[in-house]
Amino acid sequence: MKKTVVFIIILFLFGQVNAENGYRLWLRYDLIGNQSLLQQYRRQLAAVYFSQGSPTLSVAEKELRKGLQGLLGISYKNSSGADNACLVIMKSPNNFVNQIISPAEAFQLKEEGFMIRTFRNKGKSTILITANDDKGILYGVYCFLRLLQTHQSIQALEIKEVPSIQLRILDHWDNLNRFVERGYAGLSIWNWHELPDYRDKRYTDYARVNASVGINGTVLTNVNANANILTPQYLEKVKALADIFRPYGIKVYLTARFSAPIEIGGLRTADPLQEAVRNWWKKKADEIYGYIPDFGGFLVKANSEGQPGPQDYARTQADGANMLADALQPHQGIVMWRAFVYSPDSDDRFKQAYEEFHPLDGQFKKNVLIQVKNGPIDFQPREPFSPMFGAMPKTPLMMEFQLTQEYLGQGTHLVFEAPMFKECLEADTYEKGKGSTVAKVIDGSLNNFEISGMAAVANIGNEINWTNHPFGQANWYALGRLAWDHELSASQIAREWIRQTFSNDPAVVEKCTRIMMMSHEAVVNYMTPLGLHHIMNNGHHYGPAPWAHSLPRPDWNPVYYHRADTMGIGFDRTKTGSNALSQYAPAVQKQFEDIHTCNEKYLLWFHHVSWQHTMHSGRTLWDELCFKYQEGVDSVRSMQKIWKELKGKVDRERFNQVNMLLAIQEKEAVWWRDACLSYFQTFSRQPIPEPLEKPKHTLAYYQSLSFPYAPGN
Ligand code: BDP
Repeated sequence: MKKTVVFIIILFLFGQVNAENGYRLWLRYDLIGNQSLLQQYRRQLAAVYFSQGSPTLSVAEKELRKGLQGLLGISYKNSSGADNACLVIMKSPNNFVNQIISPAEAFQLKEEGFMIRTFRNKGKSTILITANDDKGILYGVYCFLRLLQTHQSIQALEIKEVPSIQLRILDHWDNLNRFVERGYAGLSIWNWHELPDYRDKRYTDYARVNASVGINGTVLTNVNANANILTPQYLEKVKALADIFRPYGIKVYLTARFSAPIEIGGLRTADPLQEAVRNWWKKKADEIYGYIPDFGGFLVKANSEGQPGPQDYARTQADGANMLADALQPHQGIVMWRAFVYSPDSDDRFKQAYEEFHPLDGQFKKNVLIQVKNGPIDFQPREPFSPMFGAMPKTPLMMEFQLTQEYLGQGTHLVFEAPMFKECLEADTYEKGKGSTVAKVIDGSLNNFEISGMAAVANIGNEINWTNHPFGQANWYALGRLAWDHELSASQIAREWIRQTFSNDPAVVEKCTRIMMMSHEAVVNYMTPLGLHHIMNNGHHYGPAPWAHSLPRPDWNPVYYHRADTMGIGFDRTKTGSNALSQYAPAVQKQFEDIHTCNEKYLLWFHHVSWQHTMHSGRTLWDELCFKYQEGVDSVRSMQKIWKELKGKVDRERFNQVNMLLAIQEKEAVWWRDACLSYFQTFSRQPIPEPLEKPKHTLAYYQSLSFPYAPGN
């Protein structure tokens, strides 16, 4: 009996030690197991000097303490002076720092940049973390902790980092009732009902993890906006969050509902050229800054999917954006005006953003950025870059990516998005000749803009691990890292993240990297290979429904996008079709316009292709489509197999979680393949080639499936 009790207690304790619910994300700071490395780090970090003086510096020091306490098991005492320390954290300029870095070097760090340098002080090796501002110090500290977490040598450090993009932002599509639009990780983490008095510890942890990857802004509310957020009752709550985030260098932004002057202001109109409306926004801005002196500004979705906007008053998007820009300008606030617009009467939704915004280039106020989704349609598994990126030389454009996986398997599929983000960032717009990449457009360097931004729709909710899928965390991480340095490679980001999130064990790093790096191509293949797009089920976008055609607007229905018929499949966007291609620079058009030379990844984005068309593989289009769908399924099976090899190498809790989620992913990949091929087969009228797997059910069965309660909708 006694023995059993002891055994149970041991089991319980063991379980506790191993328990990893994912809450800590990539800031786990567990004691380093490698003894020689641990001793080495301890020796090198025996005495720390952290110069103080602001709330940001004090949270930075707190984080360093927490990190060293966890990773090295030491709690350091601040050494009496910089001269006696082995790690010195100090802002520039300063007599001590000036001996180690030159004014020119300090100048290069600009705002938010930092430097970590090993130097010799009185014969002993010392590390300096320095920056021109508090935020730079904070980022330097997180970078340093990352070195320790990923087991890098800290013996001869020479690191100089400056962010490539200024505004690095998470967009929350969170409603005031805590429902998250396209959210698959529970409710909103903003508990509006309890704010401002109840300040959940999660808010601070949210700020910490964002700061750790350089994210410096958060839009708290949904782009499908609710004017109530701008009332005093809610502004007090927003203020509470802003106060928590401020020391971490994070500004808050809100979505502005264009009709707010009517809804909460008692005006009859929201016409941006009416004096009363303009004054209302001015006063509103003043009021907001009364609560939040460093308020970031507004994000606006106008005249899109039923949202109100300037066009309701026969004004342009520029009129609307500029009115808000004028209201924010005295406070240095900015407007992020979205280009996600499309109307039912266009012949091709692809062309809409460009058609509306291109003529307005040069008409926006200086504090306006146009926020453009990476692709022309809507966060599909693969899209060509939006033609907007090469077409607005006089307007700063910012990127909008989506972390939440609306069209990428939602909360259950493992899809590492960094390769997809990189594909877009590295695409060449040829705006100013070869080398005019999307990255250079959005970082402001191509057209010399002072402001630049990258935002992504958050995938965070109140699930204990924040993102539901443990690997969803990697996408959040990737956004921060890429906005900070868009030249990092996807696999480098993956490796960093794995080391901090799971383990530094080379087998874990190698296998997880393989899984992550194959995951994006996998989802493209089992959902929308060869350039298919938007064939998800209507409304909730969960699962395949290429047959769907019931929504009132043609461009909401999958049949609009694939255009399958007995001749072939795909959307002709060349001169013989909608000619959307003409929105790109000639060199880009050239890449896509010829059906024989167009990269097959994008083929059906631009061409209606005969089922008999010979592909580069030598197969017909139909056969190739079948093989691609199978390849997608096979990739998921490989991912499962590789993950299983990690049993015992990652904690049990997350091992099991990922295992179960990969099983769902495999099942759904098969479903996607079989549903899509069964349907497209009614047009191609050809068999699925041997030796490929055949659908287990009839097309009618797949069409009968319905998911009225699919999440996020
Ligand atoms: C689509 C989503 C919709 C968003 C919209 C947007 O389905 O929920 O409101 O984008 O970006 O992807 O405004």
